Amino acid sequence: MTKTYKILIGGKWVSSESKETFQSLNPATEKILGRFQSGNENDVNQAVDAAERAFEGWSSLPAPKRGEILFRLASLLKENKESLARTVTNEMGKVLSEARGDVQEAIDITEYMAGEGRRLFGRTTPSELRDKFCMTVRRPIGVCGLITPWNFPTAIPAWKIMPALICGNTIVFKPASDTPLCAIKFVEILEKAGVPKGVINLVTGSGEQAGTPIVRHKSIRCISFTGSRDTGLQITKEAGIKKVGLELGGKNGIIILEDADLNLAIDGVIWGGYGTTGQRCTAASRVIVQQSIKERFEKLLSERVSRLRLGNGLDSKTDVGPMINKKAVEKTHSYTEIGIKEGAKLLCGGHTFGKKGFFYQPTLFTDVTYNMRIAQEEIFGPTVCIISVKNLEEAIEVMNSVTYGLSSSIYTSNMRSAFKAIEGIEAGLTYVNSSTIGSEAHLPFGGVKQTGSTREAGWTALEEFSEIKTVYFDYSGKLQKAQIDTG
Ligand code: UN1
Repeated sequence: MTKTYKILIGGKWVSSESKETFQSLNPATEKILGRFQSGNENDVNQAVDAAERAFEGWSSLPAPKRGEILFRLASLLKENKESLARTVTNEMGKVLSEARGDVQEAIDITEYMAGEGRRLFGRTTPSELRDKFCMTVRRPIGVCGLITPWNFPTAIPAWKIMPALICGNTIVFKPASDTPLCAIKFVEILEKAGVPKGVINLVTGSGEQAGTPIVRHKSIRCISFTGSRDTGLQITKEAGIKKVGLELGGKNGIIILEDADLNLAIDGVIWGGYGTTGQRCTAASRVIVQQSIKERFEKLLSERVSRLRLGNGLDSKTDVGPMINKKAVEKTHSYTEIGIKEGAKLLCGGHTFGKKGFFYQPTLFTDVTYNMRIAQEEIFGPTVCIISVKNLEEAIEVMNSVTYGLSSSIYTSNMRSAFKAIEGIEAGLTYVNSSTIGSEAHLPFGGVKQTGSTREAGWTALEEFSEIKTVYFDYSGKLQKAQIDTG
């Protein structure tokens, strides 16, 4: 019998007022994993009320005490790492080693933010006047609405939940409708760790029914969203005056110069282009290779791509798992057709795979020009385009020719070229001699241009989830006027 899961409001697991449910499938087998509540505006309103009620208690708890709960949570996550990872593979499809990485990233950010409980630094600075003290302190924002994608169903919620919690906020969390089970398993562990009732509320459901009311809700003070650019744009229109953090994808490139270690670069392209079946906002979907090595590179890369084994992520022989759903496969295939029509040359893949599950072959195009749609638009699938260029200057130009600016990479043995690339590439992340994926929890993560407006993770996550209050403490005992009394 298929289990029906509930939503969490004010510490109670309840059914949605909609009385409707939806299902989540294993993308490798198409087996139903469970039924989930189709949360709606009424549920969101109740979740926000619960989060508002819990705010006073949580925000006044000393931050190091909040940190203790997060430390407890980190150790529970470690204990449950394997079962959480299996849930990720079953529901999202990524291979088990990567699913373990997804959970590990959640553990890392939890530990990092737990430690922040004893920091949460403000600043002090001299005043321009005598007998006056100036400082900044961090204050919580209030109720935060966190809307997360399916591609990192544990790590990305953790990137948002942990800094939000340590800063003293309360939360309404809406996970992607493709991965509600991962979210429920994760939140159950938060409860076990002792996060008080109402501090985290979980509403499953569609973007339209459950996401939009969160974005519009007047009492929600902060929205943090990772997902598609279209939805991001919609959020900026609907959110009103709130703090909004957006992380909206990429069209990331790897530059390979003729002086690069070619085998190392190919490892990076395979990992960045086909890891997570290309379903990362940091995926390397463009390879910008110097003309002089193009032919050799193409040959070596296509050999490697054609050897990649597709299959269920639980099978240790699998290199590339399924895509998230049928729509994603169709979208990827439509880009294969677009690429062919545009005149690019298909070297590998280009078709669906298997009878069951949402599989698409690792696909490789060459003779791609920078302005083709396959080189400009985010496919979010296992499709890589090779674009050849004359030199580093042209490579950087091509890299910057897209509207996104999340991740980037350069393979070269020349330090000058590496620094020129670091300087010239418009992106939030640049890797040297390493792929476009694999950011670490204690460093800022985010992009420029239409990728978004925020830097998650690391110390910058605290900026997203706290307000800075500036405090002027005048102990002169008289009226002192800034800019006017100069003594
Ligand atoms: C994403 O694809 O949305 O750097 C995030 C990386 C991962 C996170 C990716 N740590 O690829």
